[in-house]
Amino acid sequence: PRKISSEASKAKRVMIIGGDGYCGWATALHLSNKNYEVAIVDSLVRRLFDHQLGLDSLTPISSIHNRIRCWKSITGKTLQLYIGDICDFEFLAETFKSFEPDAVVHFGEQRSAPYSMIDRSRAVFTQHNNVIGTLNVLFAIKEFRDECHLVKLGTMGEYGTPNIDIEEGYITITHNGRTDTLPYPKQASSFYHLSKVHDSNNIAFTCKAWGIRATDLNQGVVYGLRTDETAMHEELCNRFDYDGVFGTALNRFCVQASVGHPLTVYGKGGQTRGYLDIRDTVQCVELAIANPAQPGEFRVFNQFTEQFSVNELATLVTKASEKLGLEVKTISVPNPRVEAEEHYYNAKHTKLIELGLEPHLLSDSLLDSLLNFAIQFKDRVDTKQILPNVSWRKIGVKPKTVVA
Ligand code: NAD
Ligand code: USQ
Repeated sequence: PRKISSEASKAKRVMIIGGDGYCGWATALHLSNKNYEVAIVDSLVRRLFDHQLGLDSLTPISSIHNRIRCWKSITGKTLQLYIGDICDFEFLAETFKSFEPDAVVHFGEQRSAPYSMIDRSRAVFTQHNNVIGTLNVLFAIKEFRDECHLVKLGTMGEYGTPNIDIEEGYITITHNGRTDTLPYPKQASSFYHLSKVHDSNNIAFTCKAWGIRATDLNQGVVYGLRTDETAMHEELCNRFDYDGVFGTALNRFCVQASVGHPLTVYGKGGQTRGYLDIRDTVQCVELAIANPAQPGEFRVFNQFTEQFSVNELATLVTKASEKLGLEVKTISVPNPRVEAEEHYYNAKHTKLIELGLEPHLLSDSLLDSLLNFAIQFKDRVDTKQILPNVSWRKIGVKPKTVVA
């Protein structure tokens, strides 16, 4: 396997769009630590969603300015910062002209499926923000930096849950005696997940039409808090969402266990997804940058390390909690989503391993440390934010105030 090496990496200047978020902040620090020149581009809209919905990260997080100052004082390394919305092309063009990236890692989207299903205005916001933002990035690359490699965060949810094995981006089909390799069918099941499908189509087209080089990272659900770099100082601490809108399955279960809230399995709990540790998110992005796609190539990697059903996650968290003396129950919450609750799931994920990914598989010690973080910060948990309150079926055109 090709490993990360300084010779393999031609890209030196990396722009991280969404670099103030959960995956983006960890990745920005990781790449800076590996001596890439890093610029963060972020509108800080995620901090605004939290204010608007009355949510907060489990962990206290510093302002982006203090985060960057702290990193500089500890390591001597500079992170450049551009605050603005990538849907504003004038702003994005300036960042490209001033920073001249060799690679752009694009995390900067509205990433919550429940948020996109609150009401019409949030559905439209999500698709506009994500699709137009990505389209602007493609135009900026074409206009100002045509050799630049786009590393785009997609999602495993683009594929849905088909009753056949999921391939990495493409499937070879024989139909009426003729054979072709075609994009793998997409069956997303929220306006958020659909925005990623639309992005993938736009990226694939511009690779063909303009010769853009791109890697679509179809990432599974991310869990965990610490990476080597964010653990260096409390001001570098990452965000950790546990609420019903932005919190994701395993992270939520650990917080629920720490405050004695029953684990919230939606419906039958057979929903199976790919999962990965945030330490592997940063490793995967580094590998993608160090081994760029060719001009005109639209490369797709499935970025996860293990599959679990939500019932399996609940069992793992219950066992780990018992070892810490916590008593944990699981309840079945009526499923607020429209999704298969019992289904076949077998998704390929070999391409990043071939590039040298060394996975951190979900272990007792990781669960133990996540539960201990949750216990450490449990006074910050607002238990009213735990149960889901966004329904896929009840979405309407009326602007909705989400109050727990
Ligand atoms: P996040 O909400 O923590 O971070 C996203 C960041 O992007 C925020 O800081 C936000 O302010 C910024 N942003 C959003 N729209 C922007 C715009 N128009 N202009 C500039 N900045 C903008 O999300 P995350 O969990 O870090 O996810 C990052 C990416 O990874 C997303 O694209 C998401 O779809 C994908 N992903 C996340 C997970 C997960 O489990 N967290 C799993 C698979 C894929
Ligand atoms: N679920 C529960 N109980 C909970 C929370 C979730 O049973 O308390 C179930 C959901 O119904 C779903 C599964 O767990 O079947 C995953 O839900 P999630 O909220 O953890 O993740 P999801 O909505 O799919 O979105 C997250 C990220 C998104 C990313 C996606 C990757 O927010 O940005 O794209 O994971 S994937 O799931 O592979 O599409």
